[in-house]
Amino acid sequence: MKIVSAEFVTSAVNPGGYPPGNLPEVAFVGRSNVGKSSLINKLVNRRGLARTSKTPGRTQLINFFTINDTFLLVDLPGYGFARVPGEVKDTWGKMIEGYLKNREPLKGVVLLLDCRHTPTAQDIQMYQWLVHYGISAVVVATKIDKLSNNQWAKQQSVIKKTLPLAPEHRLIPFSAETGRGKEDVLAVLQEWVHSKEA
Ligand SMILES: Nc1nc2c(ncn2[C@@H]2O[C@H](COP(=O)(O)OP(=O)(O)O)[C@@H](O)[C@H]2O)c(=O)[nH]1
Ligand SMILES: [Mg+2]
Repeated sequence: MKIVSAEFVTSAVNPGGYPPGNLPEVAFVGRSNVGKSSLINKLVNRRGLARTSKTPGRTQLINFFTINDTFLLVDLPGYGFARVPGEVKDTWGKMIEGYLKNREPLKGVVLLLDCRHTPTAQDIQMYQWLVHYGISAVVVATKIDKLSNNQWAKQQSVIKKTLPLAPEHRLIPFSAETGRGKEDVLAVLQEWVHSKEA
């Protein structure tokens, strides 16, 4: 799949603010600072499309982008930022749940994990939640340029055991720096949105 156009559509906090839903959607979720904005920008070849930041936890809205006029890429707000107060975390939970549980055009979710870290309780919770609701999912291990092949071989089994990763779900190593894994992620998106020209 080749992404030839990517346009910001809207930001929303609740279903009233979502776009009409006449196109399939794929959503991206993960801890703040996991590299979600960097991955999205790399996939669409647009450096500034999703804002990358050195200050975690700043994107607290659901952002919708149209890709190739054929599907929507949905950037969900990051979780697990320690300095976010309880009330905001609850708002976050409702926001994410409200989207994932009830969004009819949703075709699949890309869950991002930092390849160097053991998945956190929230990572596990998010993954198990996707499994529970039978939402199509793929797990992407970000920042893979930070690990040697040997380190990744070990870390890969830690991630698989910790989630634990279901046999139907793939774990794709990815680097926004080198572009490794980009084609693999795009192939998954194409499968989900069933679009030849996408
Ligand atoms: N080495 C390396 N750094 C990355 C990669 N992806 C993201 N980063 C860095 O990780 C930090 C957080 O990235 P960002 O995309 O803003 O994360 P987000 O909060 O999940 O959207 C930034 O400093 C990025 O430059 C990657 O693939 N490799
Ligand atoms: Mg971001």
